[in-house]
Amino acid sequence: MKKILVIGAGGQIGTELVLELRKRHGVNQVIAADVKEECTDALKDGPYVKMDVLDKAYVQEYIRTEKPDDVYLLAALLSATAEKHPEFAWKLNMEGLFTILDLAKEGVIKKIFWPSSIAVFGPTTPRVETPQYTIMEPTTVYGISKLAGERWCEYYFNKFGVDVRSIRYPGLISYTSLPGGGTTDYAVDIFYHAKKTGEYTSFLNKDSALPMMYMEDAIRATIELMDAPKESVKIRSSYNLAGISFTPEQLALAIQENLPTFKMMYQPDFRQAIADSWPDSIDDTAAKQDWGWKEKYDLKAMVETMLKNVDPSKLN
Ligand code: AKB
Repeated sequence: MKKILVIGAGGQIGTELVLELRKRHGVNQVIAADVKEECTDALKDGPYVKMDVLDKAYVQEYIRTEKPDDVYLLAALLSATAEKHPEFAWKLNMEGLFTILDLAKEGVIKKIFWPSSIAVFGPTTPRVETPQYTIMEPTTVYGISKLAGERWCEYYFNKFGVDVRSIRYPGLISYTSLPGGGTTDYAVDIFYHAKKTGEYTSFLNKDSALPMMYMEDAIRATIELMDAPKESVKIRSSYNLAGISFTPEQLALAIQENLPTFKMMYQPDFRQAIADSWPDSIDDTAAKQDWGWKEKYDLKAMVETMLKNVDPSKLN
């Protein structure tokens, strides 16, 4: 039976990914790892290890002993937080990746998943239906670290045959675990505020279109990519993935269809500049062609699911 290690399991993607992998492979086959002392409540039914991805000696020893087949390396600082702590963001986002790539090169790990982001694109990239191969001049620390990581993933595949797979995630929308430190976080926060107070002040302008995706689609895409036959995975840097593109104003209108009294205000902050450097929408033809990707959730379905499920008491 396959053994899987998810590093960064306490985060927005990690929590839902571990839950889904445990459904498919069995609870004890999927080890959740995170820097937090305590395992997040949702994952307490299965194995947990406290792991700081920057503690290279520990990570190496743990993985050489446990020998997981697949490792999902999700620990990272997102765009907004990375701008506040650039040196730490670079260190965290790069060093952990090298540790895992090198273990795979040694043959200890069979397959790696590493998340990239739409942040790899920059202001000189074509904004609409951004192609898989295009100009990439990111202007954020996070985007620079993701682009560098993509190049290293491809390098380790070409030079050493490391089976590494990656997706350029858009903003991810979910209700199980809150996101933290991203520019797209407004599209999650808004639902908590809509249910708690009936209003929300967006930190992005009303017409800032960004690529987004409902978490269930993102988790399915991640697992489908990891399950795809090796020969089908033709891109070893990272795959473009599109879901739903919308502006804060369009999201507010979609919420008002369910909660007519909902009120939206706009007060852009430093995150506006980050959003302005990213694409409006993404062309994911390569993912569709290579491993059969197809999104399920549109804006209406995503909004209805979020409004039904967010628990506003989670908001401090
Ligand atoms: C962020 O906003 O930083 C992330 C991302 C798009 O990678 N959600």
